[in-house]
Amino acid sequence: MNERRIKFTRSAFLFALLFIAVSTCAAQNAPTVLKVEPPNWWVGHSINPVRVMIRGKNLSGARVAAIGGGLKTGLVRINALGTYLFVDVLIELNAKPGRRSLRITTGSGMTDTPFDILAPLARAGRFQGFSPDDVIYLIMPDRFSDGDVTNNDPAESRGLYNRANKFYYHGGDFQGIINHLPYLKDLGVTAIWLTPWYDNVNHPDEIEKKEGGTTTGFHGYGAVDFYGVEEHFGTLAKLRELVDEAHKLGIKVIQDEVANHTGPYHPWVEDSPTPTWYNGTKENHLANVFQTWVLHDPRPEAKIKRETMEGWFLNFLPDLNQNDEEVERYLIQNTLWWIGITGIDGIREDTWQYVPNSFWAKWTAAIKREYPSFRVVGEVKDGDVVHTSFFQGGRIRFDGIDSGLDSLLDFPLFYPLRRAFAEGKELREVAQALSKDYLYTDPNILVTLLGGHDDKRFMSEPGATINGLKLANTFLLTTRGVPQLYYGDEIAMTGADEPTTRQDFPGGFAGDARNAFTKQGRTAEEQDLFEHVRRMARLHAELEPLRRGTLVNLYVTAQQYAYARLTPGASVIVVINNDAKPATFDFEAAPARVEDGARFTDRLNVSEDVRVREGKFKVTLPARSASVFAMK
Ligand SMILES: [Ca+2]
Ligand SMILES: [Ca+2]
Ligand SMILES: [Ca+2]
Repeated sequence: MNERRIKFTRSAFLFALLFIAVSTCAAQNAPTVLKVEPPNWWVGHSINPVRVMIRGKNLSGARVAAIGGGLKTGLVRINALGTYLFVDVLIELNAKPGRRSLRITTGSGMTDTPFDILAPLARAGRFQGFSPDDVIYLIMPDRFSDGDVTNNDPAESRGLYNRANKFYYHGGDFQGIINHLPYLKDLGVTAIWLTPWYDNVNHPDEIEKKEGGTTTGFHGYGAVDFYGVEEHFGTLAKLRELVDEAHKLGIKVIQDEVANHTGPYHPWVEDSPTPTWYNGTKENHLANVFQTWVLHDPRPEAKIKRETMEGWFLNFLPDLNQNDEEVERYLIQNTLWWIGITGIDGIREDTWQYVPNSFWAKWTAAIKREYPSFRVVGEVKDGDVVHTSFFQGGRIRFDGIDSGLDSLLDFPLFYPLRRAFAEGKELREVAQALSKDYLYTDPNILVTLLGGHDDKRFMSEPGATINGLKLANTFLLTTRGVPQLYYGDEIAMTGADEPTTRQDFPGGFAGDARNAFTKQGRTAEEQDLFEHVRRMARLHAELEPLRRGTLVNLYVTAQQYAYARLTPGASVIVVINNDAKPATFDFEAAPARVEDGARFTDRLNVSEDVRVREGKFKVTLPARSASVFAMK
């Protein structure tokens, strides 16, 4: 080999090295995509263009082009690190549904990522909203029934399943709920509210430790992906099947959403799409002081209000900043995506009061623009009507804003119900709570409840009895509002705190000692209560005044309460004696719009028939009992 040849070979070698180096460098800098939110959108939607947020790498300087027709891309915004890209995607009205791509090109390379155009779901029987005609049943999917053991310990999140640990997943899932829809239908349920199904973190939670150990996101409130379904519960396809199967049985579905905060492990915490995505950062943020009274104060002290609105729950739940334009767009689109992709009928919105009304006004308007019958119930956990009613929409409040919120969980009624029917304290306090109804824009759409997943079970209150719980259910299903039951309360489940209040429904899981979904699996006491709740739900369905009637008080003493529900054609009179001894009720019948000679039958078979005489309705009830009188 002569010297020239060696030289040439060397140069070729160096050139090849240089080439490899350049291509490796280019490969390192080529854009990559980790997540597209939303991954698809609809033709003819009221939001068009939709703003797509792409999380990835090396996105700095990117251009985005639509591939496949029917789409146009607009404004592109990219964060400083090149890890998030926002692009407006316009879907043409004549676009054919199907797969498309977004092509992301930078000086260093190019990548295509799928984006689908969808045909909207048929509207009939979907997006229905809820009303006082409904009976809602709250389910925590992990704790209701395990219908698919193959998702109990999924490959991507091994080790979070442990039925012996109350803070870990227990295996309940969408299939378990599907399997028990006939049970719910038979009970008289017309709507189910499921606690959040967002994808939660796939490893033990080292941040929220309880009783000295790690926890998991079995409750669903620590989202790490707002477009994902928790793999322990099933897939998006299974969720859609659940919604469809429920609808076939006349049962609506209410999604639990969270717009106030994310889980501590959400990828946005380490790398935010915008600098103001959260209120503060992991290292530097306010802690929530929960001084919620300042939220309805016309002259709030600024620092306390800010700490309450922007402070991080428990000092570790990252508080989203809805005043950031991109967060606002993201959350509105995310809600419309869940509605559109599943066909659900309502939303229960978590931690409503910690999010600005200015945001909610836009959010509710966007929902109603696309789905006019849809309804939202907000969680404002407070016993004060003055406070709670402030958040209901339908009226411009002192802050110049109508939030547009349809309904609230009726916590101001919840506490007196617990005191009266569990502890045996004055029933009059219940009537007194209702006397403040004028503060609401619409008290009839409030969601009334005896229990929920954040409170001790009714049966774990001091003084609680099966009889007291039966009385409470009689009241709940005959007063104004939209009644909501909590899973397992119909069989008197107990639980003194969270999460023991979220125990497994007996019979919902393989190997359970008994199956309380069946009569044979219930004790005599449980069966007595179950039959009562079922009877009340059926009366609620049968007697229109119990759903739609005007509520009129007829007789109120410390432990006695009689009221009527009146429609133009019918009157139902409910008489409740919460006393430990019998009581005689003797009241004017005229407010119930009934005349002498009118005859009423007790649909609960506690009392004999009552005939109105000399303008009076008179009946004696045994200790702690109730009658529901319908006209003969
Ligand atoms: Ca399972
Ligand atoms: Ca997960
Ligand atoms: Ca907040």
